[in-house]
Amino acid sequence: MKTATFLLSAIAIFVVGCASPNLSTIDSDNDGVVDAKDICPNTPALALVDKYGCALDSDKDGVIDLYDQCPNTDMLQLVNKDGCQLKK
Ligand SMILES: [Ca+2]
Ligand SMILES: [Ca+2]
Repeated sequence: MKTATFLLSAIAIFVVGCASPNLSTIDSDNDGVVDAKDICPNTPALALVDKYGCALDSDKDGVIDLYDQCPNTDMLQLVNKDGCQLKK
């Protein structure tokens, strides 16, 4: 019986801890968008993000601006990991 009481207490503490009123202000990746509204919760530090917390990719080539060495490639171009057009 003591074990069951202990387990219930532990569960109650865990649930209360998770339901902290500060939950809506937590921003795990520190991008300025709280986790509750962040659809890209693991953006790298220093990356500029949009209002949804997703790193900006101005030329839409799949390489975020932070890492894009060629920030003006055509959206339909195939690019390497640096965001530069692949040689044909
Ligand atoms: Ca965030
Ligand atoms: Ca890009």
